[in-house]
Amino acid sequence: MSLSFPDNFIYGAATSSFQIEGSYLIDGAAPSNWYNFSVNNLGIPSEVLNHKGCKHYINWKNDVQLIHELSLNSYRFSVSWPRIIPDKDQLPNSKGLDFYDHLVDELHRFNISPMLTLFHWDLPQHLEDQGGWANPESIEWYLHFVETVADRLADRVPAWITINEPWVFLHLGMIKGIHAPGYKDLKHAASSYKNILMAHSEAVRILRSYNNCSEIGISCNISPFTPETDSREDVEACQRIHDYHNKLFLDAWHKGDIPEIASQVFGKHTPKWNSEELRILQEPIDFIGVNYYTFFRVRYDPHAFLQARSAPPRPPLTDMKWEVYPRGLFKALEWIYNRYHTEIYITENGCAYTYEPSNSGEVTDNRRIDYMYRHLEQCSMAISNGIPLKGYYAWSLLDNFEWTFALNKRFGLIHVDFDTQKRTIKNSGYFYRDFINGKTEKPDHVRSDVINQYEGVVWHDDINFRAI
Ligand code: GCO
Repeated sequence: MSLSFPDNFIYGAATSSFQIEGSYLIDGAAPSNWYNFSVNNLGIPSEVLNHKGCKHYINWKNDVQLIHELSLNSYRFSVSWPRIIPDKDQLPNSKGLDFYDHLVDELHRFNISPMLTLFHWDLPQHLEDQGGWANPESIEWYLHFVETVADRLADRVPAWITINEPWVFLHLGMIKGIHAPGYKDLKHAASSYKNILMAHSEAVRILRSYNNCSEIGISCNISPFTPETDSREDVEACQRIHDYHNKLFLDAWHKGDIPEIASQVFGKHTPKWNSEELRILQEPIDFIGVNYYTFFRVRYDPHAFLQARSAPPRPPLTDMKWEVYPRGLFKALEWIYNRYHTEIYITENGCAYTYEPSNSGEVTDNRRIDYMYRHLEQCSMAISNGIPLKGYYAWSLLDNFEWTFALNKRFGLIHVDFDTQKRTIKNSGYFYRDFINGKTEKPDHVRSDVINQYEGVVWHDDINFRAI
């Protein structure tokens, strides 16, 4: 059986500035918090950051050509804030703006519609030094950046994402300390939580004033969670994690009300809000971008944050040790739509598997094809169930810099030799191209039964989600 999608369905791939660009300090750009964190906390040499990896800042034309070869009708990328506004004087850097200007024009030349993410985690370091998102002035800093980018690009970019995965950079960056800026500071995180919420809503209002910004949304990582056992402790632990992970931001924006879980997390640091702020929060958006990779089983642990932790994942696993569970994508879409009633894009979905090119230059990444097909299948089911899913962006276009894992996890549809920058379209890239062009039947090696042929394990049937 083949899958069917609406004619105007968007097929894209996604990247982000710090993960692909390289050359972070040239043409007037300043270091970002991720640049400094990578060098100082992760011990990644600046030489690797600037001159290995994808070097998209240099190779961008070739990369657009590859997007075209894959038949994608859209491309999601992010703009590097420290390239655009590098200094304390807050003046725009014209070379930084030119880079994205040329990129957008080149995309249009191939009829590829740009989807632009304004903030995908790379904050200018000089702003981080002034307290970053915890400083109430961060809202103004961000809006100035938003306006600067929109002034230059709004006439040619129809789809805008204000912020990518606020929960991730808040939780991993400011509570767990394992992402930039590397704090374990609830007070800092609590102030940031409020400022990020406000910054998004104010940015939506500003973007609305540009006629061509027809679609404005937010990207959030959404995971279904399920308790590991039926015990009351596990079920309640699961509910807390679900509320924290999935609702912390979206409920606040949707309802103009701060969810109860915020005070459990931030305790005495929980920010205060006045009625005007709560009203501003509810600025309507056009879509929610769902970033979906995996799901989690949760168990009670009295010593853990929120007295909950994730139970060990079960195979099949990707190289990230993330459990492959395509049905979870459907569950996430269904939950988002039932709760927030917006249109939806999948703004990221993908898997890390390492496959190197063979002598003949072929990259036979069959497990990625398997992963993609099974997730696209869930998209098709979601659409036939009436969920307004408008498009799918694979993560990622290119193998790239995977945050704390640096260059050691490969998510791309295109293989990148990080020393030479040679690009090779993987078989998954060709599969996706053919799928977009109408070849939507199940590939031969994606078996129709429930046995995963690569790892010999049984696919999970529909897990009974208690919390989502
Ligand atoms: C994120 C980011 C991406 C990651 C991807 C794989 O969602 O964490 O948007 O930058 O690379 O999710 O981890």
